[in-house]
Amino acid sequence: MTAPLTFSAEVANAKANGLPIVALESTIITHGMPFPQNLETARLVEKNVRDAGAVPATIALMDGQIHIGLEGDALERLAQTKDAKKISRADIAACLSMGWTGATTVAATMICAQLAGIHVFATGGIGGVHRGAELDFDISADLQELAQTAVTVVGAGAKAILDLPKTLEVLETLGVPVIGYGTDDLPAFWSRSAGLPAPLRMDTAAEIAAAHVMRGKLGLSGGQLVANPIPVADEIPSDQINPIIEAALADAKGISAKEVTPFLLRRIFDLTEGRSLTANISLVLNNARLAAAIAREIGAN
Ligand code: PSU
Repeated sequence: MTAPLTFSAEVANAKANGLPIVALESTIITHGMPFPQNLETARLVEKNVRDAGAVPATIALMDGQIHIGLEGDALERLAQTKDAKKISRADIAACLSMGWTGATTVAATMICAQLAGIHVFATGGIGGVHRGAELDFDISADLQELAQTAVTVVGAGAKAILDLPKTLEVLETLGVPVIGYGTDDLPAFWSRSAGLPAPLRMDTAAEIAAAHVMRGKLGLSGGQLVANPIPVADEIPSDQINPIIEAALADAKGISAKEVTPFLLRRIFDLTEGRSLTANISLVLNNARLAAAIAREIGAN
């Protein structure tokens, strides 16, 4: 029994020749950014991975297949699909068996990357423990996935809309290494610091790659979360973004489950008059470059 994987020619060639590959998710395209910036960003992310010496593999579910690398106009079609489903571990099999078009979250992209033999994945920011989770239990499936699937995920920390101290606690309980890249502070997506210490610190892609390889030697399940701070020029300092997040959260009353994160990202875009999107694009590109460097180092090990 084999998984229904369809590789783009570029990714198939990379696999055949042992070239470094970086997995990229698609929920950020369908649910994280408006059109046409979503499409422009997806293309730029792929370009940044290539320029940094690795091969991009954007992952999405279409026609009953897990697409590893989107060819031709597939990326453009996905970016304009209004009703793509947001797919996590719980929905991935149903989406494929029903033939729906599905955008993969961090959790689902990790599953697909592992099936495809890809070790490194770049995103914007992972999901986590939502504020008020002690009442509504809203905790992203991304955290459990990091605990069980051996992919190194590069993000700009967890999104600041979340309860970051609780997110860190859950990651620690689940045994997920959280590595600040070149920083002692946990980055908070739009800002470089959440005001919390990063549990681990590494300063080079080679160190992160060596830790990934060591986890494999130890037979540890689960991945690593690399928290890469947004470039200084594009950050929105926490004293500016926090009141906006509070306002967006107040507007989100009545929104639940999978809708929460996309709603908050859209609301924060409106309240910052687009500045949050500029920051989001910048941090994703930054993560793509670091992921490519890590993938190259893993290949060299
Ligand atoms: N990074 C971004 N924008 C996004 C996401 C990541 O810059 O929209 C997506 C990822 O797919 C992640 C999801 O898995 O947000 C988290 O959703 P939730 O909180 O519902 O688990």
